[in-house]
Amino acid sequence: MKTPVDIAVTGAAGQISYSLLFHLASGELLGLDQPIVLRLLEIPPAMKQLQGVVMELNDCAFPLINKIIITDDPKVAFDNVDYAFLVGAKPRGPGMLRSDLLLDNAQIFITQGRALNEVASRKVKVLVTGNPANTNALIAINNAPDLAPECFTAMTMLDHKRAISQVAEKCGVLSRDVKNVAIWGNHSCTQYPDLHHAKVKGMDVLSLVEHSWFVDEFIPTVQYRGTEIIKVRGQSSAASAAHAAIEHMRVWAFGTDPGDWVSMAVASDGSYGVEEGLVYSFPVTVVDGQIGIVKGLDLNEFGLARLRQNEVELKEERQAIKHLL
Ligand code: NAX
Repeated sequence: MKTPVDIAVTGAAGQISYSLLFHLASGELLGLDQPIVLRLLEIPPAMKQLQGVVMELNDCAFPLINKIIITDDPKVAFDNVDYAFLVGAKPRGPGMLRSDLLLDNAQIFITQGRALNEVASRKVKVLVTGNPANTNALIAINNAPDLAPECFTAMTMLDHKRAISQVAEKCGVLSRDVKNVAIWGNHSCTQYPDLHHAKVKGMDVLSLVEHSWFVDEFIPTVQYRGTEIIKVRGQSSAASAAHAAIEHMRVWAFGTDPGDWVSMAVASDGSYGVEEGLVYSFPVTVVDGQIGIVKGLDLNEFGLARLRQNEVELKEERQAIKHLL
């Protein structure tokens, strides 16, 4: 058996983690020959619920689990971890302003960024899922000066998968036939789901669908899918978010398929005119664990306007927490 790999999950008693942990424990991320240590972080009021989740994990007798550690101390949770799923965040309560949400979550990601900086593996792969994901990742980067910004990403993989699924349904093909969709910008309703480079069995998607479908149906469906799930299911996306989180990390660890890309929010290197340092979703490829923004894609005026709109929104989010950076 290989040496165990340490994986941290925050918000471990929450609903996304209730799916994520069982997928991780069954070897879906790193394979059936890779033992793992799960390091689960929660806040004290959720500790009892977390104990219940651990009882269930134990009841599965997963052969790949070497140890499960539960804690409310980020330094214990992140000790020497290679992978960190930052799922835990404070939800927006009734009457709460977006600016209050940003501030409350900023405190969480300041603390966790500092703890990662102190104790995580220097090659840690961090995925921020907790919202507002892009800005939370920016805060973590700013509080982890000894870790490369490349260690941090935020999740737009669920949006990416939603886009693939919408195209597959519209074109009457399988999801695996759809390639090169892209999510640009913020993981918010402002995001730009883009089909200008997308292909179905080698054909341009935009030559197969009406332009009005792309603009009036596809884009808002992907942008507001999370809201729609809440309306229909009564709770926010959980299993699909957990699946997307595993997929994001799996691609980061093992690479993108030849000829295809995925969407990840990463610190901008200035590509497409997006201010350097902003955590922004781009189409990316991954080779040998290195994430690279796909360069040189043509963007028309429609697309560029949406990219700028996302940049403005992310700068506003950054402005709201700037005094904490
Ligand atoms: P839940 O409210 O079910 O779970 C969140 C958990 O985080 C709770 O158990 C809470 O006690 C814990 N928590 C709060 N503060 C913490 C801290 N400082 N340290 C450790 N744990 C802490 O939410 P869930 O449905 O699991 O969603 C988690 C986050 O994912 C939310 O912010 C949600 O908005 C976000 N999402 C992001 C998505 C994305 O694509 N980026 C999609 C799904 C989801 O909406």
